[in-house]
Amino acid sequence: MTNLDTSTPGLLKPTVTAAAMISQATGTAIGNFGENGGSLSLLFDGTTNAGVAGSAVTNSATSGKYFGKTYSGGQSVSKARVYGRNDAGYLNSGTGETVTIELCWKDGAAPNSTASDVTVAGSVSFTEVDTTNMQEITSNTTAPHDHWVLRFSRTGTANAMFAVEGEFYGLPTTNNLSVSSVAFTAATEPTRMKALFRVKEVDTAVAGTDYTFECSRDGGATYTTMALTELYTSASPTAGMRVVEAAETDVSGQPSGTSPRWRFKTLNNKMVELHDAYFYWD
Ligand SMILES: [Ca+2]
Ligand SMILES: [Ca+2]
Repeated sequence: MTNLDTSTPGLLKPTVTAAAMISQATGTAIGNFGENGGSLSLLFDGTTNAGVAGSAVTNSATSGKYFGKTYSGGQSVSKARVYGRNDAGYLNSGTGETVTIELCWKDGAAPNSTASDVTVAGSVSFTEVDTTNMQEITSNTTAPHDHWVLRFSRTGTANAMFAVEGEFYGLPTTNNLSVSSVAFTAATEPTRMKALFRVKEVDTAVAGTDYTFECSRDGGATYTTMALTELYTSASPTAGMRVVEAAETDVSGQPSGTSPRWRFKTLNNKMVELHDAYFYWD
């Protein structure tokens, strides 16, 4: 077994490696934080716990303040984290206001001076408290974009806003799964094998290209790849369940054995769930 996730009862699927933070050294900092104290570079220096000396400050405003990164060649972002001052949060003048931080992207030219020309990919709203108050914002897109920014607004009167650090995260990675059945016991040495199985293609996938099914008669020492045909995809009772036939496969050339076994693999980092398998031999 390689990269097998059995955490959901009734199915086998590949494990997923969590999204990693994009290095703070990658890309170029942009935005208007730092215009009233501190600097943009403080927002990407790896220090998330700091007071005024480690923060970037905006001019007085209720909206249109932002900071982020330009990623030459584009970058996919699955989520962002932002950290406020450990002694004053995100807002000058007290607590209790509602703060909204939006995760936004733009392609081509950099955002304008108030980031009014960006596309919002996610947002978070919260009540201001005078602590670091880390906020995480999930993106609604996996596509790469040239600029990613965090845009701030507040419900109270215009005043300065603070931030200590921003972090952007890449995409999680689906690993490639390999899982085999137990070795069954055949009464006589099999010469041919056949299978029928059901998968859910969470990512768009092609049978035989993005996942394979193999058979063995010698207990898994030797496998033969089976030709797959996607018979149909059900709309009900479980939408998107695909029934796949593994064609009759000649195993007479495999080393002698009476221990039939199948193996299922996913390729190309595609999320495909195996829900059940019917395996025949004679
Ligand atoms: Ca920092
Ligand atoms: Ca505050």
